[in-house]
Amino acid sequence: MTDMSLALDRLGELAIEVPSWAYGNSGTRFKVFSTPGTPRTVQEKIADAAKVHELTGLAPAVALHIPWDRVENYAELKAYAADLGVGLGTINSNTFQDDVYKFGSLTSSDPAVRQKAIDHHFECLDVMDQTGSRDLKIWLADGTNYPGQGDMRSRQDWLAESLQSIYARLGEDQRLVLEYKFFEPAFYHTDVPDWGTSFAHTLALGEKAFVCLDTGHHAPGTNIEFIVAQLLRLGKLGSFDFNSRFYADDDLIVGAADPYQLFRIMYEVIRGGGFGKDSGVALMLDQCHNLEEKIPGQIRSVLNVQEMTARALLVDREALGEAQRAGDVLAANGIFSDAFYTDVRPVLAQWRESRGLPADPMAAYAASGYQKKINEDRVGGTQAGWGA
Ligand code: PSV
Ligand code: MN
Repeated sequence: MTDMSLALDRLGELAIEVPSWAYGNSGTRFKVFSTPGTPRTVQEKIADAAKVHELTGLAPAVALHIPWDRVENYAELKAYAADLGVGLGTINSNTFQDDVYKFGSLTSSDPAVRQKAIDHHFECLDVMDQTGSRDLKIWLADGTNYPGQGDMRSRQDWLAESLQSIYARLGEDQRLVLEYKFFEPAFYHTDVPDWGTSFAHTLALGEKAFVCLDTGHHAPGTNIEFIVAQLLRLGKLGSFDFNSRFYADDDLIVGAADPYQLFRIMYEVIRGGGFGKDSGVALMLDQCHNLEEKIPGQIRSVLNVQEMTARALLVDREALGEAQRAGDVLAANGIFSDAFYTDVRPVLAQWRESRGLPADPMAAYAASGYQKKINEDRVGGTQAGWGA
């Protein structure tokens, strides 16, 4: 196995972007439960995210969602976040909660609706100019429910045109990442259902357009790490939305449902040059905490990514390559699994302490009194949520 200290050296490069919406209330179409202490404003969401970073050292940026996080002055918001020790990250657009988008947004057959959706992305780019964010993330709810309902082919052409208008407005250092999802809310066809469709569009757009891979957006049994390897090979993997799924787009805590899958994904990220500050791959969470407490839910999430990254860094790639070339199936699989089965938790606790962080961030949060304080302070107003 790779020497533990070498693996830990690289672990310092791990940075995970947390989503502002993880701190608000969320739920299913059956019920959204509210919880005490839930933020009422984007500032309170950022304060909670900053707590996660303070205790883990892993989450230096917060992704925002427009219009959920709309404010008058984004430069001020950036300064507020900086004071708390975090930056503002990816800007997520939203063309799925307006009546006008009922039959599509960037893919609508109505040019006026397409233009409205394009204009919304221009607003997001204006926000990015002020926050200094690099990435504009586009996820579309567009699709149809019945065969014959829409002209799938024309919708692809309209999508390409709409994306082109948005892409043309990107600043020098800005990027567009296009997320795919195989179903929901549309059930018959989705306009960006898979990595291939996202790849085709981002390839046509140019070198500032990339694919966003949400780990929850695949059919059961999909080999996600293969997609990671392929997109890195093609230079088109821009970002991850990490979460876990059992059935659909469950948005559960990353690494909770299948830690081995997260390990395999992180292995391919490292193997393919997608790990580290300058890799161009943003590691984001896209999660909702419907039942559990949100801040510890986020702490657990970033720790899960850290743990599986540490294990993936332990894979002895040289020995693995030799076994692969020798056709030694069991040896190769053994080398791979040895790293996965290594319990890195005690070493990570020491590693955190050596960097002035709490050995056990979950326990440190529980002991911090922060939850009690926000439960008491955040009374009145309207709790944030995405309003399912
Ligand atoms: C909906 O599936 C979704 O979870 C997408 O993954 C987006 O990234 C996210 O919402 C926020 O818009
Ligand atoms: Mn997502």
